Amino acid sequence: IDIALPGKAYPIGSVHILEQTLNEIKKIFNDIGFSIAYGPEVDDDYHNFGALNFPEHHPARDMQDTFFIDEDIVLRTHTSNVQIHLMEENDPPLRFIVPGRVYRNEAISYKSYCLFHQIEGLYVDNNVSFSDLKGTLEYFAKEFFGSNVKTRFRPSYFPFTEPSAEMDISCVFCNNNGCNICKKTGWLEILGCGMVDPEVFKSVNIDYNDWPGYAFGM
Ligand code: 2NM
Repeated sequence: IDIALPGKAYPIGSVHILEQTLNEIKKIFNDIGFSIAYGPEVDDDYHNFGALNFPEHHPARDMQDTFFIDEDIVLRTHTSNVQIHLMEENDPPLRFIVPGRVYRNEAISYKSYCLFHQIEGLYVDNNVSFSDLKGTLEYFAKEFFGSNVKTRFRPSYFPFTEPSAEMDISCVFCNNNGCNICKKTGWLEILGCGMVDPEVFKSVNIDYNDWPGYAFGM
């Protein structure tokens, strides 16, 4: 033993768990051709709501209690505002995921906060169908949670997609048997998704007959 040698350096700290998770998800989608895009956390009402087919006084607008900077400027309530910017600035085909912080005025508890992290995806190309959406999201679920995970889709509603669905995975804590975390259902909801509503494409001058698209958010 040479006691004069310097000791082994042990790095202090590690990558934050949210950043680790983000990196893992980014890699899964990047490997199947999704680019990664970012955009503003403070945006106008049009990019957060209007262009996404939320009418002026639609109840969905107070479903998400929004932080207003002034009458026309909000803290984004989802990263969909970025998809609008992307579709305004680029012609299809488009294949992006958009990670980022979003803000909603929630009652703060151990499981909800006024800031949370979201990842949304958008794929616009010729002949994109709901089966492409299902295939991609099932692939993602198996890569991220393990190949034994089961998935199911339930019909749902979002102003910006039609049809819309929510995807559940078999509960990773009890293997689909029912426990306190999945409220005895055996399933965990992980995301919402659907085919981009023609009204959204109208806002950004994309002809959905030539360029259909799917989107998802988690
Ligand atoms: C979700 C669920 C379903 C979504 C839609 C769009 C856009 F801009 F393309 F219309 N971006 N993200 C979307 C669709 C988000 O989150 C639960």
